[in-house]
Amino acid sequence: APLIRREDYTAPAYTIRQAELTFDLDAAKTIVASKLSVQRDTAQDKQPLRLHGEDLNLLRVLVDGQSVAFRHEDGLLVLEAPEADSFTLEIRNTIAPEKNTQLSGLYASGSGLFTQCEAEGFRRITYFLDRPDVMATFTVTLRADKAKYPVLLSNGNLVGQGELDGGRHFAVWNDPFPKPSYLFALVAADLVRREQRVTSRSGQEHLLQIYVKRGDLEKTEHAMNSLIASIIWDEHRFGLPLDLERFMIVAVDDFNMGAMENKGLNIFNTKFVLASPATATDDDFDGIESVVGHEYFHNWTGNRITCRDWFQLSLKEGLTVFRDQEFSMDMSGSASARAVRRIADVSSLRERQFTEDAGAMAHPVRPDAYQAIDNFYTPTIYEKGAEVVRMMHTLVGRAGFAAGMKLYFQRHDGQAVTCDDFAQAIADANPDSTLAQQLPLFKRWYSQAGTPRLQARGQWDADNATYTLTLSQHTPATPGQSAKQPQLLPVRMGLVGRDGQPVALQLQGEAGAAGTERVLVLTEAEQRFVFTGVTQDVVPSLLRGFSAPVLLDDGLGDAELLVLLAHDADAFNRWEASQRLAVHRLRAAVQGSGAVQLDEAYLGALRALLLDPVLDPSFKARALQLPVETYLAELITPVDPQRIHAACESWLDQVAACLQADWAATFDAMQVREGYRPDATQSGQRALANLALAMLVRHAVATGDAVWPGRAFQRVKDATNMTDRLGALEALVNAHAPLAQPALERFLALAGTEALVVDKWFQVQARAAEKDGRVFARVRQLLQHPQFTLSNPNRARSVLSSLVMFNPAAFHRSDAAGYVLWADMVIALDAANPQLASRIARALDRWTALAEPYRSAAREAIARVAASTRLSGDVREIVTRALD
Ligand code: BAL
Ligand code: ZN
Repeated sequence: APLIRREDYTAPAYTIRQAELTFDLDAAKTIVASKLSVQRDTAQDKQPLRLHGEDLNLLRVLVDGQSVAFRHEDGLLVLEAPEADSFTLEIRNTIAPEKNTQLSGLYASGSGLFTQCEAEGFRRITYFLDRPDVMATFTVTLRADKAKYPVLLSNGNLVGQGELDGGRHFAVWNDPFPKPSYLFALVAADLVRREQRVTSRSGQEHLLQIYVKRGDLEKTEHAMNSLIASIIWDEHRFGLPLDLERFMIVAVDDFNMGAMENKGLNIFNTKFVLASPATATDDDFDGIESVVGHEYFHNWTGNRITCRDWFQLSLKEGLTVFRDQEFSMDMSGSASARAVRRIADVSSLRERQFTEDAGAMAHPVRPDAYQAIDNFYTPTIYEKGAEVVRMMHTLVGRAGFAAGMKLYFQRHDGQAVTCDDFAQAIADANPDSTLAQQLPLFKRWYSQAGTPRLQARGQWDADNATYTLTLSQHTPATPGQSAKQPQLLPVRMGLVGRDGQPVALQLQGEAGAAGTERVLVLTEAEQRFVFTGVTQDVVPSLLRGFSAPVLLDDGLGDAELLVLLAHDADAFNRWEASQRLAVHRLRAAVQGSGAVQLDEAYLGALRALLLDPVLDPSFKARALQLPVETYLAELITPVDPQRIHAACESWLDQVAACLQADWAATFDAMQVREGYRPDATQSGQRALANLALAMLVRHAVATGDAVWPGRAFQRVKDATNMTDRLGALEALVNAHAPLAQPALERFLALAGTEALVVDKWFQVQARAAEKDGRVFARVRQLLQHPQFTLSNPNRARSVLSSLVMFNPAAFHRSDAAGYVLWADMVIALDAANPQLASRIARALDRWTALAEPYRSAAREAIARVAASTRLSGDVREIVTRALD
């Protein structure tokens, strides 16, 4: 596939104002008739009309009712420019939804028909100007067999429906908002719905509907509540009301992504809609709230204002992730619960985005080139993009950011715009801000790839009572970008006395009252900040709340980190101290004897944390867990996944053994006695109870004790909610307890036909802590299991992504069997579903960082995939970049 470059962007030569589409729906053969009002851009030279189309069977093309000559060229349908500057184009084509295994365009899932058009799926439905800067109003007529497809949905408002001959019926939908084709959707299926009418502040009535398969209705309450909360939140926080009479969510079993924000007709992976206490964990409930919010928030940030081209994807995704993160934080209540949310978001950023930024696919938040746009729905575009928006928020403040958003909508509502337009609006609304004054510098966050390294060194001068903090930065080279320039880094910070007390922050030469927290802005390669009136030695607490997405080296040793762990006013940095204390020990083990040696001071600090009467259980659970092994691999190079895993296991063994009595007391104290609620308080208690149980079972298995494994097994059988049941199962499976197998059998029996619960059953096993190759062997068996299939993305991911993305010790084997399996699976999946295959293919992005023998074996596996002649453009791009 050719490389598409951002700098080659040109405005469309033609635009489509209105689209009237008629579908005669049938899984084997659907007829699509489209009638398009097309207008030529008369400011440009006359050019042929080039329409996108893929896997279509063309029957007819008419211009103003007359048949015209056309040709196919590079996957485009080309028509010589008609005489008139505006004309009606009529096209008739057929498609075969049941053969569409890519799940892009119109496809069959179960007995229904569904669409996914972002980014370039619409061209797999009919010929069109399938680019986001072409926006049309759509009127859509759906005709289908009534018994098979009783529900017929598309975007906008239902303006007509009725019966047809032969047991068929029809529905007509009109969407008054001009939209790009990627936001088009249709659904034809046998579904039931939950609905609710709500009145917004302005007095307008709205109909909210959630459509699911029969039997799933009682699992939609949480999604509906989340939708209503999202509507209220966006109006309250950003003054953005629901602009639709009808807002629909449809759940589908087979879906490549999490969900899709089609105007008025969101289509969701069932995973992000369906939840009951018996089938979904607390994390699942949170995930639903956040994804329902995310897709809803897109209605303004994405749909009302969309992207000019796909290089601007982060314009809508980074901003909307920022918005959904803020929503989840606002919904979680206490300051401590907010901090735990931030910890979760940052952990995910480090695990997924930092690794991406260090690997073969590193790209800027606004990429310069791509081959397959589907490969750029990445943690960089989403999560790092959200951090860029968050830094703007930090620089202009909450009110300033709200003013910037207001200006953004005043300027650009109804348009397709760029990341520059967004940053300009935020800056222009805050002319006195550092952001406005340093906008070109700030925008390097959009153009430079790679995670900046921030180094900090402090020096206390007792005689002058000053503390000098020297901050410096550099960003390592990434593919295609060797020389990096300094970036603008907002560093939220405080100074903590050795006694744990916060210290007033007065910068030299600065007048006015001093607080105990402030934001320093680093704009150069190196800068010094001198604080006055510092009469004691202090510990710097930098990057509070993770105020910039960088890797920090502050040179702090154990003694200082223990001060921060015990006293930092910033909960995020307390957690960070816990992680770094662990990393110090793991690194020493990996580079030394292999096993950690945990000292009394450290164990005492962990015990104090566990037993602290004030700290939230959810915070404790986070602070007492190790960073995931994929993130550790970024910190301990060259990467030896087996040694990292062994070090983690020995840390767990010792913490389980040394704190055994405390874990037991904690487990009992954390039992929730009231009815199930997926709120921050209860889920924090369950998280800490599950961590305690995992420690207790681990230690019991090591010592041959049967009590705790027995209790865990009992809990798998009797738990009244999925969080407890799954936590107990994980405790047994990860400890390789003899009761793990009967527990797995019981769990699967209880799962019945609940696909999302069966996914968990696969996932627990494929993500289990590796021991003597047993987990890898189990994964091989799971691939042969009668309930396993590659054709359902959730099921495929529950085994394959679990292994290759989330279980480094099971995947990276000295005998290379993991890589052989990876290559086989990428090739097999690619033939049916390139988007899914390409995600799995990303697992070896970081192969050059691996130690031998992994490195050579990984390269060989990538080369084998690359040598395959029938690869999709998606996978081809990934493996080519990996080998470059
Ligand atoms: N736009 C693709 C799915 C999402 O980010 O919401
Ligand atoms: Zn999104």
